[in-house]
Amino acid sequence: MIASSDFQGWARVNQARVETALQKLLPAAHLAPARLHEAMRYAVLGGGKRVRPLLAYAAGELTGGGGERVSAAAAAVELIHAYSLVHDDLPCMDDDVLRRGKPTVHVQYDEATALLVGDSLQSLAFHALAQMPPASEAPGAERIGDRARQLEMVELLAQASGSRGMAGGQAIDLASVGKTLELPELEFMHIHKTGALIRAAVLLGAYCGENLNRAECDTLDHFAKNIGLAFQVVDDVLDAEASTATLGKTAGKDAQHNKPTYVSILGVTRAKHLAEELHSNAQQALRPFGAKALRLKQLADFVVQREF
Ligand code: GRG
Repeated sequence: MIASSDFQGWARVNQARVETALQKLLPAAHLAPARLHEAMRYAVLGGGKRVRPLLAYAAGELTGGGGERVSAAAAAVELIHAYSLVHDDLPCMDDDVLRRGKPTVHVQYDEATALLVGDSLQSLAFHALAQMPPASEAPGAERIGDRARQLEMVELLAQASGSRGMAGGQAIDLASVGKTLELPELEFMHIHKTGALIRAAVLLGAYCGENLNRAECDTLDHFAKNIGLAFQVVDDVLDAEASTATLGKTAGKDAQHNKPTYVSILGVTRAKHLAEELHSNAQQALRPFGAKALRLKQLADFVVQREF
């Protein structure tokens, strides 16, 4: 039995790895345009749970992918996530003043800067994937294989973050305010808004190692989809139950904005049961991978047990 402190140690090491990768990718705050670069660093560095990068590292461990390639993938996903938070907090969207325990980017800087921060972080995410180091230093065929894989990764992240993924989910979310949604409609929204990027984190991490066969890919995908949805169900419960101080963002906003959520549709108790069911599906999907999936298993536990 692995002690939970072991997971915490692993998480700390990998949070530090992605922080270093992000530090290197983000332009220095003194470079022109300095205000934009400073705001980009403010939005990204030193905050957040880094769940998506951790999923990428854990999936990388599953397929034997380590080193700087998986850090590039982890950073790329986190940059997309950070961009989405900056834009989501804008007055034209969720209009929030607190994120990761500090003033949101448009409050700390201004709206136009926040818009440009999000745009620039999105571009930087694809830059991170495009400049990913090769898996081996060997010239020739292996490098060509790396490049083909990299293109697949760019395609995957583009799909996950665009109108058929996260941005599309956000559009549905904005259109749903004040409406009553059926459970399948809510699920469709969250598979896109939250689930798509979490799925991308897992798959991009896995792509940094050895190829999985078709059945293994499908199984990992099943894990990723279930844990992505579980993440959102738990997020809805926390929004209803946790405090602003614990969350580092304004609690209770879903009800305040009359948004359909798992809590508004199912109630807290059934929403918690649903999170458990999705968690169990995710854990089952990992079984064929055995000990190689240890970190993904622990992350799945963290996603449903988290308190912030
Ligand atoms: C603006 C294109 C665009 C999309 C925004 C992700 C998103 C879509 C909005 C964020 C609002 C929200 C609360 C979504 C629910 C799930 C979620 C993504 C929570 C925040 O992620 P955490 O908990 O945040 O991983 P940290 O700060 O820990 O990284």
